Amino acid sequence: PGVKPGTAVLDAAQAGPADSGITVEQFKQDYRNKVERMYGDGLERVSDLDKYNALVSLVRDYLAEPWLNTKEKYRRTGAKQVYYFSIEFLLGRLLGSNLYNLGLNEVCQQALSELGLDLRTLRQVEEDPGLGNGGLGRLAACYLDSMASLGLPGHGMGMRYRYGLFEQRIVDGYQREYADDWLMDGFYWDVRKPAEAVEVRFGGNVRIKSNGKTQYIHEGYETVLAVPYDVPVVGYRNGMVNTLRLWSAEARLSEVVCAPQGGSDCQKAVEYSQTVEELSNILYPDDSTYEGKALRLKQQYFLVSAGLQSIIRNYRENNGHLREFPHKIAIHINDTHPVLCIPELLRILLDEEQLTWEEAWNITVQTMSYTNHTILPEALETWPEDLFRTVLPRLYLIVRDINEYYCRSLWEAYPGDWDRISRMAIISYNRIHMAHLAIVGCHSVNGVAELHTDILKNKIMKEFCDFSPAKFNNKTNGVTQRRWVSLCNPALAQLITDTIGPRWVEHPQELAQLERHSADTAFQHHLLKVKLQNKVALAKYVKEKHGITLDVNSIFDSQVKRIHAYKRQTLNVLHIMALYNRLKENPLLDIEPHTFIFGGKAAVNYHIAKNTIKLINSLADLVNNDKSIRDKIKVVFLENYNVSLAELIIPATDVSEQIPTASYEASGTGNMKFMMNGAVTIGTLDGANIEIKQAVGEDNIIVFGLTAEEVLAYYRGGGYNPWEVYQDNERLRQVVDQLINGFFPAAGDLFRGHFDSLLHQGDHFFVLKDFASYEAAHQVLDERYKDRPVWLKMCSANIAHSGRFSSDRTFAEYATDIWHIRPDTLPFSASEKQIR
Ligand code: OX2
Repeated sequence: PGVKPGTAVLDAAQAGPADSGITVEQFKQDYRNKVERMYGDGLERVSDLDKYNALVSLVRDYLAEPWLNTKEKYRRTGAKQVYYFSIEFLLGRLLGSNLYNLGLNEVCQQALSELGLDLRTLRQVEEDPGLGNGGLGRLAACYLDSMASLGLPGHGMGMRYRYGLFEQRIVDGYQREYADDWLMDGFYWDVRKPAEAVEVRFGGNVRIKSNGKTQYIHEGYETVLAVPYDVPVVGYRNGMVNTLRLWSAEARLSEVVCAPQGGSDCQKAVEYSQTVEELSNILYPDDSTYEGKALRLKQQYFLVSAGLQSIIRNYRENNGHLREFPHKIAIHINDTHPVLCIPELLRILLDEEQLTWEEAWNITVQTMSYTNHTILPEALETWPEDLFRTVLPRLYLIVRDINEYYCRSLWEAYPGDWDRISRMAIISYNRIHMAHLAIVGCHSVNGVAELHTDILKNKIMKEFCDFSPAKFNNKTNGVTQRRWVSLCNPALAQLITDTIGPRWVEHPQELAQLERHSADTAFQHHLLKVKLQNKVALAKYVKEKHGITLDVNSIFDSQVKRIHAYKRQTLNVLHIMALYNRLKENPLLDIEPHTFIFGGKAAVNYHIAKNTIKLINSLADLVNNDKSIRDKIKVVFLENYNVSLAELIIPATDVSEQIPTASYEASGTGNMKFMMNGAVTIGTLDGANIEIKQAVGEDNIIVFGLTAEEVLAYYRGGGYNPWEVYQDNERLRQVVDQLINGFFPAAGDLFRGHFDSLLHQGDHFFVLKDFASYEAAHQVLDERYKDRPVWLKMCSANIAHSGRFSSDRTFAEYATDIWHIRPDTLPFSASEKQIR
């Protein structure tokens, strides 16, 4: 608590194509009025929080008209709508991005400054919305930005969690978790829509009535009220405002009978409301393991059922029969969490619309598409059949029917091959396999990077791919350059615009034009200045928050992401330990000064990951306080890594650590953000790193380590022998021993778990195996850095070739290949690209 990551403010010269039409004078007037009307007090007397809230409220006023116009246009043109269902949307702060996309940033900055206020300070008041964990949720947020900015009629469907993932504090080197009460001061961006609330039903039983036609009557269920909160999603200077609809669980207490005796029974009603609201209270705090808890299943159904009901209600108001549904609506399922969309849409079509199974099934499959984000076995969702039947009795019957039809078709294709059929079935050994349901019920299944999709097609989902190859396709992830360059690194954005003009903000592939300037001394000089300025800003934050002084002339080397064994923060640590040992042996060792930056949360119950945080902090204590190495290296662990902190770290970073065990990181998206900001990647050939290498060329990235093929081959052969590697490499042996030999004076046996997993448990993630090549890669990196013009050319090449990793590119691909929305059918023509 206390110091929050700051925010950068854009320069006026970054004005893009369309103008908001609002003058500084008008803005000032509107803002004063807003403060007075909201607080009955003058601007001079209200708090920063009040000022921030009033500013949000004013921006919302400004975007009301385009929001309304966008909805009107969708209605009028009947454009096909995409709904992106995701259990997480990691939005980050919205004030800056909304002002920027509305084209109001400069006006607002100027107006506030004339009123004696600072936009940067007010932007810092905003809490990061606690609606996601990591990569999967942040990707969904990038896609919202791209959908609106590309003029695609695409909306988000998500959960409005009362509490986010915990707030991380570091106490004595350990992670401590505190409630992330992000809604405490209210969230002024969303609009509660109680009139559009729907009911979601849980439990009870299904009575089958048969008089000519079979009817399924769901009885004895419990009802939860789903109330939508709509968040505007502003497109970049194109007059478009899409909607992110977040659902909150509420109890309608007025419907709960308090007994005539009153008293304790009304108390019960309140208790009941608390159990209902529990549904949207918590965000499950891990994105890489699966928690088979009933509450999670309920949450998933809650999101899906509420979302689909509202889509269908809206559809009916504007369209005819549901037979046309797939021509007007596309539903995208972000990983398996919203897969219940499939049986839920079937339920509505069968039970409420009375369509035949065949009709309902065809509509469902044509409407749904699914993205897989991980092959980690521990993340693949399966539900016990009994639990599923109890919580969702009607959906259970539907899933059973889907399974039966599907297994029949498998039988026709593979008669007698029971083993294969049971491996591919949706229900087997009393469990429901959500990924299988997704593959069967969707017309498209995609992975998130080429290697990941290959692994899906040839390994994890091979049998499904053999059965229906046409479904499988790749969509390599992307991130929005608007948040991840323009907003978080305005100085770089300015330099790019000065060099190649402003079109790159909307056409990121034009960044390639920078290539021509990459060896240019003036350009390089500016690039260096920008990086230094960003390092100074980060160093200031680190000093205020952690009391550590950073050398802004050192290499800033960052690994910021969730703490996970497969992401191998431990490999990074062992390398730093080895470097430290070398410096201790030879204090005159000629190395570039380094600042190693870490950040990331460990899941609450993931003990070894939590110990990794302690390990990093122990190393930081040792290294930062050892005068003998003369500040050649520093190590910092930045507390509570989140979107806002990323916006501060990424622009200041020289070296981007992307070092997972090959085959494990489906794509990665941090790698893309760092690249766009001119950091050079040191990485394994995994996920999107491979495509980054293709884009920048092998001279502009440093790769090391086993390939995915090699890793998988070792697994097939039963692993490898870490002892051999340990025996053969003295420097490695030293650092591994130091985990347990008192090198960390206060640690005792704390890191024995790490030691054992490396040496005695087969080193599942090949940390020791990749160590030597990682160390060599770092040496290459140092060499390159020493020759500054060469280094800056590498940085420029990374920026120049990052256009391919824009979520604009990814989303255009989803739109054409999966949702079949042709750009020429989009409701906004180029001439309409202005706010008013
Ligand atoms: C993550 C993946 O681990 C990461 O590699 C990928 O870049 C990101 O999703 C976006 O596609 N939860 N988080 C992920 O997968 C799951 C499941």
